[in-house]
Amino acid sequence: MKLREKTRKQGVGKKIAAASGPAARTGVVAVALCSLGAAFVFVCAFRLMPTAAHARATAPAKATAGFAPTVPNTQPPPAHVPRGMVWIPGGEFSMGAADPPGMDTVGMRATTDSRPIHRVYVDGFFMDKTDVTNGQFADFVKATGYVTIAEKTPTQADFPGAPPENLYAGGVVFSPPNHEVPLNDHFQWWSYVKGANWRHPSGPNSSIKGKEVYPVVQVAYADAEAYARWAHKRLPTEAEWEFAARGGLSGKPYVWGEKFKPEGKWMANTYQGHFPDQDSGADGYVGIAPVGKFAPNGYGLYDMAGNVWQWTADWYRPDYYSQLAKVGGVARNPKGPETPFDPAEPNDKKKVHRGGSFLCTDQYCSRYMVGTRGKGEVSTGTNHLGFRCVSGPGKSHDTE
Ligand SMILES: [Cu+2]
Repeated sequence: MKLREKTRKQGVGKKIAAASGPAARTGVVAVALCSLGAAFVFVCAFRLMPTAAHARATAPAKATAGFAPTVPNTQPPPAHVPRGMVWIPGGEFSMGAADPPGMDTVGMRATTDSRPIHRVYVDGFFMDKTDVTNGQFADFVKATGYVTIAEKTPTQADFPGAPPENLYAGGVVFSPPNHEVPLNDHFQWWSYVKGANWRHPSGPNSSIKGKEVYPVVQVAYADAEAYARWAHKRLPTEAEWEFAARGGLSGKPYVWGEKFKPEGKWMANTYQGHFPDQDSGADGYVGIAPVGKFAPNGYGLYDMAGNVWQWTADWYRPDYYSQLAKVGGVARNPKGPETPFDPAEPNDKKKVHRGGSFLCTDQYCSRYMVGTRGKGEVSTGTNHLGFRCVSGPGKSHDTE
C-alpha cells in the first residue's frame, strides 16, 4: 500500500508499526485530511479548474436530483431541553449527496460513497448545539482522570514488529508547507507529531490556553465515546447527523441552503487562499475557529459544515448506501454496516466522519457540502477532528 509504504519511509511514529501490525492508528495519515483514503487521493489530486470554480461561484449548484422533501415528525418536542442542546424532530428525509453541476470533476467525484440518494427515517433526538469544546472536555478529564489515546505510548504488544523507537505517543497534525506542492501527496501537509494531543493540538509547543470555547481535537473514537458516556449522551448515527445537518431542508448542497456565500456572507470556517500552503483566512479564521462563530442551521446547530470533522457512531463502508438502496423502501434508524470496510485500507477499522473542516476547499476537498462522507481509523486523532453528542428518546447506540 503506497500510503503506508510512504509512512514507513518517513518514519512517522506508530503508523509505521501499523504497516506490519494491527490496524490501530494506522490509517492515520491516510484518513487525516479531507484525504479519505485512496479514492480521495485519486480524485482530489486534481485541482479544480478555474472555470469550474468560477461557474460554481456565479451559478449555485442545483443538487436536488433524487431528493424528495424532508418530512419532519410533528409530535411536540419534549418539555425539558438539556442545556446546550436542541431538539431535532426526526422524520423522513433523502440522505446522500448528488453531483452539483460544475463540480463533478473534482470535489465531488470522490463521494460516490454518498450515493445513491436514499430515503431514511430517524426518530427525534437532542443534539449538542456545538462541537464539544476544550473546556467541556477538560471538565470530563478532571472528573474522571481519563487519558486519551493520543497521550498513551503505543505498546510493542499492540504493534508487534514495530521498531521500538517508533512507538511514541502523538497525533496527526496539519503541517502546511511554505510553498506550492502537488496535491497528490498528503504527506506534504500532514505529519505525525510526537506529543500532539488534545491539550497540545499541534504538538508540544502548542496549547489550548485561552481556547476553552474552541472544539476539542486530537480525540480518537473511544475518547469521544468515553466523553459521551460520561455526559449521559452518545455519538450520533450517521443518519441522525445528516438529518440534523440538513436543518429541515432537502437536497441543498450546504447546511444553510443553496449558495456557498449567500449575499456574500461566509457561512462556515473553510479554507481560502491556496491549498495547502497559504490559508488567507478570508472567512475570518486561519485554522480552527471557536465554536458557534457562524450562523446556525435551521435546527439551531452551529458548525455542521467546516471547522472540524465530527465522529459518528457508524462503521464506514463505501457501499453502505447501495446496500440500503437494494433493500428499498425507507431505512428506519439505520445504524451503519455491521462491520467496517474501506477497500483503500482493508485492515483499518474506520468510522464515518461528517461535516468537513477548516481545511476543506474546492481546490482539494469540498466535504463541507452536506451529504458527503468522511472516514477515519478509530484510534486516530487529528487536529481537525472533533465530535458532538446526541441524547434522547432513542436507545443508546453503543451498548457494551
Ligand atoms: Cu475536506
